[in-house]
This record gives sequence, structure tokens and C-alpha cells, in this order.
Amino acid sequence: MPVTTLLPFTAPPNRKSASPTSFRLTEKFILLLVFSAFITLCFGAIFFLPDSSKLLSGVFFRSASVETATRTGIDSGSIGTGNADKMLAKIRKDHEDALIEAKDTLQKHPEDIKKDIKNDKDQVAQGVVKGGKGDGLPIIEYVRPPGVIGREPSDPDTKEKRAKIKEMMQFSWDNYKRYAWGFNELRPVSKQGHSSNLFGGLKGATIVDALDTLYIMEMYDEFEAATEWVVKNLDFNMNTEISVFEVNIRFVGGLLSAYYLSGKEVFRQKAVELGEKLLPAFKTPTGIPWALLNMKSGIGRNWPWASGGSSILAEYGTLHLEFMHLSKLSGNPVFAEKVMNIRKVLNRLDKPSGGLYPNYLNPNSGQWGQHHVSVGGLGDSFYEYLLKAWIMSDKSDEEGKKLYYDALQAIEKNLIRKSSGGLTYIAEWKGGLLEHKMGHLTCFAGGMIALGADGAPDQQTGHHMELAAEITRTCHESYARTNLKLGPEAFRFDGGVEAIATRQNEKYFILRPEVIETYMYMWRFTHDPKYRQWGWEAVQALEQHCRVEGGYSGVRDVYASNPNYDDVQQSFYLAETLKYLYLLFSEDDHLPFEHWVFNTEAHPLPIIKKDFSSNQANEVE
Ligand code: DMJ
Repeated sequence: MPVTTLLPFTAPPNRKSASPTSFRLTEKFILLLVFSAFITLCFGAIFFLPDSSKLLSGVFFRSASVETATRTGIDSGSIGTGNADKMLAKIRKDHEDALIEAKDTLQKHPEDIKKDIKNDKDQVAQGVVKGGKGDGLPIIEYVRPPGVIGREPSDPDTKEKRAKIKEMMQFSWDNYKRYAWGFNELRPVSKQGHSSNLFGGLKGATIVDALDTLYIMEMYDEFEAATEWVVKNLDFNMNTEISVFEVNIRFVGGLLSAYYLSGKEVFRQKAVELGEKLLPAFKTPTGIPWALLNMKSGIGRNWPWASGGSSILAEYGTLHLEFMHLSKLSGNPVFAEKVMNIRKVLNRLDKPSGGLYPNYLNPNSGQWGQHHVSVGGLGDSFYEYLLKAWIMSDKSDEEGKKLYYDALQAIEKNLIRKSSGGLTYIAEWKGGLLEHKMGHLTCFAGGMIALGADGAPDQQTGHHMELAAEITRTCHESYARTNLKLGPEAFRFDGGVEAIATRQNEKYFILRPEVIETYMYMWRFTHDPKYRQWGWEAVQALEQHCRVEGGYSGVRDVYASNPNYDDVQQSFYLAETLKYLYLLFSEDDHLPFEHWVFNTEAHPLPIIKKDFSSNQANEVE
């Protein structure tokens, strides 16, 4: 810093030995003059030259170039050629600008200067202006969308059940906070932190995933603690490999919802910052993103197990909602362009059996991998996002709408079957052969089909609602036919069984939300009390078999007479399972469907209204 560099001039070694009396008065006066001229010069340099410390270290105390070149944005290779003039001109201009700014500042009243400094600090802390990490974000007028805060249910029984679910959230959160604060997830039996490799070195998945649930349950102290953790600790600048899909749905989705619910700038800034970190995943010949990405190097790859180096349908197809909002909140169209390009690639491809989407697609060749089709794992949320893209666009994304209803038609024709016992299920398709198995994950489809029923073409609304109700009943049966009254990971309709898991490795329950999610949608659309009743059965089973001293745990076998714990409290338990349960026992105007769409991790995102003036968060010109 300048202080140390000035020392040799203020007290040069050869003057240490000189006695003050050895100078005559005129010499003293001349020395004083020289000294004060020098001090004035130094003050000038400190106050009027911009970034003088960097300039000093970059230009004077280093060999000419590299740092200066990066600072000015000029390619270092060009220094020493004619571009040196440009560089000098830029430095001169920077200095002139700084001088003008300094003069303006000097003319201000000291109180105004103090206020300016405070304003700048606040804005930087919130990531609104340059200098913060949300560099260059447009200033946005935040308008809270309707239905953020719910009313107490009027019916006392419902009110009590809703309060119980809030208590479950409190218990999950308190234990996470006590034993695993800052870790991705909690191990509720061994009472310690847990981190899966889906998030690489990223931290705090439960905190970010739970933010919006805390908010809608009015747990504001907990929300503030979570916000503080985000401000102080949520860091994306790390050399680590993450799952693009998981980080998008949980972290980007969680941050976006937290922003829309609370209006806190830090969430917008962090969401955009993270979105930018994910962009290198799209650097493939087709623009179909890699599944895995190193956040520092930007190098991507696919899961080693995925057919011939393919990307996965449910992963690259589940970015659309978040990326459209990232473009809206950042003013940068790049996010929307990336996800619209995915559609373009898919539109060019022939679909097997007149409209099915295989789970595997090679991002280099743009060709399908194995012809496996599923509405459960590897496929599921791709279909969900087609429908929700249309709804979230205030029903203006006609392409999304057509893709969804066409896909559903192909699914109905090829995959949906009825068992001899009368249970409707969605099978999996492997190169033309049906596997009569339905995953817990597939159970979200009841809710999805109900959500889309209203817009179904050819007067199919009633038919879609019936289909949704039948699938919901099947999923409920998968719970009812177990000992613990919790659903297995997958259940089969062959070998003489219906809605029962036959393989040991399909008997586990990891606190997944899909069945409860579907109950919530069915309740909202029908108000048939059985959906609340089924939801309450699930609450009782969770309390009886998953609640342990240190939180909630998954179980290894739902057919066993006693639970054998897997010792993980998944972050989606707080983000989805408990949120959907709470909404199931809330009034319909809490996060109403006319204004909100849930991402696949249950993070509510506002519908982007066609009428811009009534939009949720308007950019200020
Ligand atoms: C969640 O992370 C999301 O719902 C995702 O779409 C599927 N799997 C889990 C919950 O089961």
C-alpha cells in the first residue's frame, strides 16, 4: 500500500544520522517546501486517481503488463503493439472520470456524503448495484404476488391438522439446525450432517430447499436465520462437480421462490449468480446440457451409467421454469435462449411410437440413446415442465401446450394400462416392451394430469380428471397395501400382484412427496374429502414410523413390521412433502393456482402475466 511505499521518502535512511541542528534556517525552509509539495502530490494520487493501489502494484511494481491488461479488458498479447495507446487512453479516461466524481463529492455537504456512503453500502450488500456480486442486475420494483400468506382454515379439525403439520416442520428444522446446520442434509438417527454427491461441495441444501416452506408456514424467525446463512455462507465459487438438475431444482428454484415470497434482493442476486454458474453446462454441440458440471472449470460430462454418454430427459427437460425466471430477473435473455434451444433440438427428432420421448439423448450427436420411456425416474418432470411452461407463461406458450398434450396422448396409448383388479397404472416402455411397474416418482402424474385437465383439447377435460383420479387411487393403494402404510419406491402389476413391490431393492421409502403432491392437487380441484383423509393417513404413518429422536428418517422396507431406518432426512421432505401436506390442509387461496406454479421441487414461482402492468416484479426503466 502507498503508506509503505512512501516511507523511504518521508524518512530516508541517510537522514536518520543527520542532526536537525546541522541544517540552516533557509535549508530547513526549502526542505519543508519540498516535503509539503511531496505530501500534496501523494494526497492527490490517493484521492484523485482511481484504483491507485492496483495501478501502483500493477504498473509500477510489476513487469509492465498482465494485471493492467486484465483490468482494462485489453488482451495482454496486444500490449506493446499499437494497442498500448488505447490502453493509455483508457487509463486517462478512467482518471478523468474519477476526478470529476471527486470534484462533485467535494462540493457536497458532509451529511449528504455520509448518506451516499451508507446507501452505496446497503445496495452493494443487497447485490443491487455494481460492486456487489449481482453486478449489473437491473433494478426491479418488487410487487408481492397474491396468496403468499394463508388464512387459518375455518373448520377446527382442518385447523388442528394444519397446525400439526407445522409442528412436523418445526421438528425437522430444529433437528437439522441442531445437528447438521450448514450441511446439505441431516442424519436423524446418528444426529449428524449428511452430504450426497449430487451437490458436490455445495452446502446448505436443506436451508435453501426449506426457505419457502418456512415462509409460507409463517416461521419467520427460522426464515431469518436461514436468510442470514445464505447471505454469509452460500458460496458458489468452488472447484466442485455438481448435478445441474439437482442444483437447479433445489438451489435455483429455492432461491427464486424465496425472492418472490419475501422480496429480499439477496435471493434474486444469488439465484442469478448460480444460474450463470450453470451456463457452461450448455456448451455441447447441440446445446443439450451435460448432467454434471464442474463449477470452477465449467467442464461438463454425463453420468457414466447413462446409455452411450447420453443426457437424461428429466434432467435437461427440467430447467425451463427456473431459467425463464432467471431471464426475467436478470434482464439477460441467455437463460431463456438455452432452454428454448432444448425444445428446438427435440422438435427435430422423430419420436418412437408416434410421440414418445426416450429417456436418453446424446448431446454430441443429437440422437436418442436407448429407447427407454418412463413417466417416473429419468422422464417424469420433463412432461411436468411442458405443461407448467404453458401455465407459467399465462397460457401464451402454445408450443409448450401442444408438446404436453401430444406427449400425454402418446403416454396414454402406449403406457397407461388397467390391472385385472381395476387399478390404472403407468407402465415403463423398453424398446417396445412394457414393464408393468410404476415408481413412487410416477405418482406425481395424478396431480399433473389434473392440473392440465382444464386445458385438454377435444373436450377431454372430464376424461383427464377421471384418469388423474384413477392414478391417485392406485398410488394410495400402493401405500395401503404395506405394513407401514407408506409407499414403496416401485410397485408392480405382474406375477399375480397389484400395486405391491416384489423386489427387495424397491421396498424402501425415502420421505418422497409425489403421492401427497397428487392428493393436494386432487383436493384443490375436487374438494373430495378422501384426499385429505388419505393425506392424514400419510401424516400418521410418518409420525409413527419415520419420526425419530433427531428428525425424520426414510425406511428400508415398508412391508416390514418395524421400521429399519436409512438415517437420512432428505431436503425434499422439508421442501415438498411437508409443504404439500400443509397446503392440502390450507385454504385454496394460499398460493392459488391462478398466480403460482410449483417447480418440480415444490418451489412456487409466479405466473408471468401477459399483461405486463400487473406483473409480479417489474423492471424499472
Ligand atoms: C425431488 O427432488 C423432485 O420432486 C424431483 O422431481 C424428483 N425427486 C425428488 C423427490 O422425490
